[in-house]
Amino acid sequence: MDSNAIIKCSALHVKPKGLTLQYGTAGFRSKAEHLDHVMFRMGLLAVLRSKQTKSTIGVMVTASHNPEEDNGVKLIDPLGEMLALSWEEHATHLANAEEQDVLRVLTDISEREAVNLHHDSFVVIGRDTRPSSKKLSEAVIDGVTVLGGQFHDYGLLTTPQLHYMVCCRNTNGQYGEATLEGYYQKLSKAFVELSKQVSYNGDGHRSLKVDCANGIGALKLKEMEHYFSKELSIKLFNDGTKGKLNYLCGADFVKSCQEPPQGMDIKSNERCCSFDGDADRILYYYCDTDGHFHLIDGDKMAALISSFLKELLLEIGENLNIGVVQTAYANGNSTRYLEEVVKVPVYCTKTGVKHLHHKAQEFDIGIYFEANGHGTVLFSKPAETKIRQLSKELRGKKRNAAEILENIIDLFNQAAGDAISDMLVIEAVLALKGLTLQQWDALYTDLPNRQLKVKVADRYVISTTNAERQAITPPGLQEAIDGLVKKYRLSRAFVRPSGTEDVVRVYAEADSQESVDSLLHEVSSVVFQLAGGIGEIPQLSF
Ligand code: NG1
Ligand code: ZN
Repeated sequence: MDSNAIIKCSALHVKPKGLTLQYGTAGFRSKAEHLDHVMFRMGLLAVLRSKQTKSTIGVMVTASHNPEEDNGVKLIDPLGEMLALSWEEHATHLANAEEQDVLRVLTDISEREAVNLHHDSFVVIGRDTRPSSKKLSEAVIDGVTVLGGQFHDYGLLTTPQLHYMVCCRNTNGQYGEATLEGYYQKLSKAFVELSKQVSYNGDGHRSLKVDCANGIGALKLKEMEHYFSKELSIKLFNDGTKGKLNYLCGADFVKSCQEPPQGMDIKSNERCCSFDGDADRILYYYCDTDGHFHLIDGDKMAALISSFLKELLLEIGENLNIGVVQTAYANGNSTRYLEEVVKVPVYCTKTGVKHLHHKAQEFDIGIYFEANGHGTVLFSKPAETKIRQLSKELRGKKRNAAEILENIIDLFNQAAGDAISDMLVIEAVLALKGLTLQQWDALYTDLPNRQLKVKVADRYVISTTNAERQAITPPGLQEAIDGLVKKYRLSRAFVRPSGTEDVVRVYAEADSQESVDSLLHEVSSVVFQLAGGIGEIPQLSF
């Protein structure tokens, strides 16, 4: 470690005095102009993590669904998964160290984690389309190089594409080739194979409108679409040529406002979907003949995919252990449907894919989706080997089912939730089952639900337990929520500090939209009073 060089270089990426940030649900997020030092320091940290794990580490510069003026950064661990929890703490320490302490904190981390500083290191970097992302990714590279790390800058990538690259590199190409071409070929080959197994019943060529949130998803879909255009034609909207990133469009807007994105003309019953700003989330929707908007969210993706996978397993006669993982934001009726109709065990974890992903790894087939459209399906190594073996051994319909499963394994991004990959899976499953969006939507009816953001002086005065479904502090808050929830039918409400924005999120569901809105308003007022609300008391503004 060349201490002088680090000190000198760090001074070029100076931390605004007094600024503290926390490695949250998906890394650091803040206004882009506050992040230069964080990027440089995450470059340093990625080198240490790479040396320690003797693997390639990823650094993604993105703030996903946040507004365009924000940015963020997260580290990707060796198998393409999120950074280990203990290293999140190191990340927070390093990001918040005052200038004169940077070297000491860095040395401290490397001693505590027994990092062999003589070991080689390799870091791969990707970024989204935000105007600030290029410069910030250069700060990451400064951090990597000053610690003597080697790197490859992939430039513009979706977040899940970088997860894929990390996974490929650390499995010596077993998972796939660590290039964009490799990613496109792996996914489209599996999709085309699945499409060959569809017996068409007059449905003809399939088409889909995609709202790209004015983000990276548009660029990458344009590069990819010719690989599968015979099987599926996609029409891109909000492709970044006119509008602003995530503004009045994209998966987060569609989910939170429960309305179609702007910039996309939707005719009745047309098949539509939205990506978020870094293309790791996807939601489907359509407008019926009366002009009513119908959202098909991550919970319904989990429902469709779980029942499809269960049918295939039944066909091949394999009793693999399936688990579905959700968060507290999952619609109550989706949980009921999964447990009572699909008959799969359902688990609830804290918000944020790192928690869901971790839990899903416990099963032969772990299906995880957040309601907001973030998710994937993980297959354990033994399950994958078994399925690949059966697709060679079995005959007839059983063999077909095993081959479908094999292609589904290749089509799902095993490293992270991925809008492009999930879109192709959903398209394949709907075509194979001969389902329209309306039929998919009719699997169950969502309980009316809504969320609200409450601004408070310090959102961390709220602490939670039981997978974030109950508040422990401030005193009296949970009791007050319990009292309010009791007033309504089929009702549920909970509050938690956001890990990506400086707000407290309030969620409510109940038997009618009227009840939801009134419960949401009451709970938000209690949060405002007991948790130090600032500004105006939050109002429903839809
Ligand atoms: P926070 O801000 O911690 O609620 C949001 C989403 C998460 C996850 C992360 C990462 C909701 C309620 N929360 O987290 O599900 O996707 O962003 O992007 O949608
Ligand atoms: Zn995202």
